[in-house]
Formats: sequence, structure tokens, C-alpha cells
Amino acid sequence: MQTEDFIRLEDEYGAHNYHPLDVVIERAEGVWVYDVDGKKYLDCLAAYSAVNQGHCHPKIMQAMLDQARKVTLTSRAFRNDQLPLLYKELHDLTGFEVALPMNSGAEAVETAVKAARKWGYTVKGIPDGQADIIACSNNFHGRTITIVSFSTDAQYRDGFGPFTPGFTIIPYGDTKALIEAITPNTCAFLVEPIQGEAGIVIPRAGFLREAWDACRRNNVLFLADEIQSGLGRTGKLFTYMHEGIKPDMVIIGKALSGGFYPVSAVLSSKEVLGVFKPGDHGSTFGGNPLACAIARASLRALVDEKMVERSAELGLYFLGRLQEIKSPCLKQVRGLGLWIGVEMTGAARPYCERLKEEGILCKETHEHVIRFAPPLVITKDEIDWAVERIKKVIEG
Ligand code: IF1
Repeated sequence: MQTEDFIRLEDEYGAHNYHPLDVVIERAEGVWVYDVDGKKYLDCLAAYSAVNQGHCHPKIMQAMLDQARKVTLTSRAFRNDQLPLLYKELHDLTGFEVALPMNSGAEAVETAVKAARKWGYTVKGIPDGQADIIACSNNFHGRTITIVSFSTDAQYRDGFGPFTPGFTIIPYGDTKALIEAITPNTCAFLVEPIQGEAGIVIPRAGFLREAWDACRRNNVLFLADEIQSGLGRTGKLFTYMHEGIKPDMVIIGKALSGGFYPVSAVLSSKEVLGVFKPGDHGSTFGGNPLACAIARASLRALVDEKMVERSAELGLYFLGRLQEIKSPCLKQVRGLGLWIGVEMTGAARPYCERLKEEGILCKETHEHVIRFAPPLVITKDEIDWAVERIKKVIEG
């Protein structure tokens, strides 16, 4: 079968909820992916940061294979010998007291929303049914009905109502608006430390700390969605660490599995996650031994191979090199760690199409921004290789 044959099958028999670049990937290794014609591309998306550790990382793969031969799923009706070890390792690595495992990012966000609401009623004393959560404009936290209920993007909502009530929106980065929006019924503030889908929007320095302070003063939980920004992407283990704060809940996913399997989790305190009693919440696959073995190996790879440090160092280098590019079509180059947005004056999609022809895969976000987020195992030489081609495409 050829590229066109795969595309035709997909168009014919699949739902059309995506508009992918027409590259059909067959295999991948590290930062490189190969299409069905054997053409090689540098992956500058890293599956939206799910493959921070690089594609098909050998040690994560080995852990997956070893565990798959033993036991994959027990359900939480029984215990397994991987979950306790993942809990302990997450605690040791992040400093959070306890964790709750789920599968997709959206599920983990839902879990955090449920925990925050129940904490609001049982600990803060909010009257029944009145709990409110503050979120930000241009947020992206997933696609369930509740999560799109507080999206401000029309496309994510249109046609999907009725929506879940109990959310208030403030402009991203606006501490004053946050303080004004807090009421005695506010249980939580949910925020992406950097907004990915919005176009790699980095808030003004100090915003996260001010917001965290406002939450602490008002007995409001501070929830950081680090699903995309966490686990090394921005040059720290978590992006909130750039401001020296400690959220009440951190939501992680994506790179928690190095791309092998959907694994997500909520990290928090005993006070907050303690609101869940047996039967309150769960998932058939959440915390399964295969997922836990993969997550353990993924975290180990991140730490042992110093990927967080690499992200900081190579991110600075990549950003600097991209900032050298001169073009009237280029509006701004911004980024933190290996997460870089190149904002164009016009549509970004045609640049992504041309970059694909040059052997670089990346994805536009919000019309005008080309995002570069390669696996954190990328080398300086590979960045130089990429910059040469990006320069050529942007400078025309
Ligand atoms: C898609 C975006 C990126 C996320 C944050 C929760 C989730 C995501 C901060 C939900 C997921 C993904 C989903 C993917 C595209 C991608 C994305 F452009 F849509 F926004 F990465 F930038 N919080 N982001 O970024 O996690 O349930 O998907 O595991 O196609 O929807 P999920």
C-alpha cells in the first residue's frame, strides 16, 4: 500500500475530526520518524509532548514488554505490585504526598475538578451545589463535556451543549481579575502554566506566583494543568517551578508514559485527595500494572538521562538560533525549554507543509503559530540541521 491508499482508507472509514498532515508514519526512533515510503523526518511535535523521552525509548519499551508478559490489568478490585512503586516514585520525585492514577489527560482534569469540588464542600464548607472553579480564557484542558463547558473556543463548544455549570472565566495572566472573581464559593483556580493550544502563550513573569498567593489567602485550591508543560518540556520538571510555587494539585499525563500508553495522574495532598472515599471515583484501566510499569520507566528515563536539564540547555540554544531568523512574515519567536512558538503574520499551516517537504514535522497552533517541541533527547547537531531548514522555509 502507498501513502495515498492509507489516506483514502482513513478518509473513507474514519470520522473526520482531524486534518492531519499527509505523512503516513510507519516507525520511529528517538527524534526521527519514518513514513511508509521510508522517508525520514525530524519530529518537532513529539506527539504534543507525550514522547519527551524520544520515540520507542528502549528502556521504556523493555519495561513494557517485561510487564506485558507478567500481568497487564487487574482492575482496582485487586492490588498489583506496580502501583505502590509508582506512587512512591512519584512522591519521591515531585514531593507531593499522594497521587491518583487515570488514563487520558482529560480524565485526570475531570478527576481534579471532582476532587476540588468535593474538597470545597467537605473541607471549605461551601453550600451544597454551589462550588465554583475559576479557569482562564483560551484554556485547553481536554474535550469532555465538562471540560469544554469552560472552554472559550467556540469550535470546542459549538453543538455540544448543554454544558456543565460552575465555572468562571478570567483573562489569562490577569491577577486582578482573578482576585475579583474569587467568592466564598470558589473552590479552585485551574491554570496551564504556559498555554499550549492557545499558541505557547507564556504569562507575564510573576502571574503564577501572584495567582498562587491570591489562592492561598482566600482558601482556594491552585490547580496546575502540567499535562503538556510538565515532565521536562520547559526545562524544569514542572513549569510552575520557574516561579518557586507549589500548587495544591498538579495534573500530569502525556510524557508520563513516554508515548507508549495513555497514563495520567493527579498529584496532591492527603487533605485534598483524601476527599475520595472507596467508590467515589475510579477507572477500569487507571493504575493498571502495565501503565504503572511504563510510567515508572518513563520517569526513570527522564531523570537518569537528565532530559530536564537537556531541555533547559538545548531549549535556550534552539530559541537563540530561531531568533536569528529574519523575515517580514515573522512576528515573534518565544519559548521556554524545548517548547518554542514561532508566530507568523499569516497562516502557519503552509509553513508546516513546506517544513514537511524539508523533512521536519511540526504542527501549527491557533492559525499563526508554528510550534517546535521536539523530543528532549534531540542533540545540538540535530537542532542545527533543523534550523538550517526552518530558516530556508521562513526566509523563503
Ligand atoms: C488533541 C491541543 C496540544 C493539554 C492540556 C489537557 C489535555 C491536553 C494542557 C488533554 C491535550 C492535546 C490533545 C490533542 C492535541 C493536544 C493539544 F492542541 F489540542 F491543545 F497539545 F496543544 N491539558 N492536548 O494540552 O489531554 O485527554 O488529550 O490526553 O488532538 O485533542 P488528553
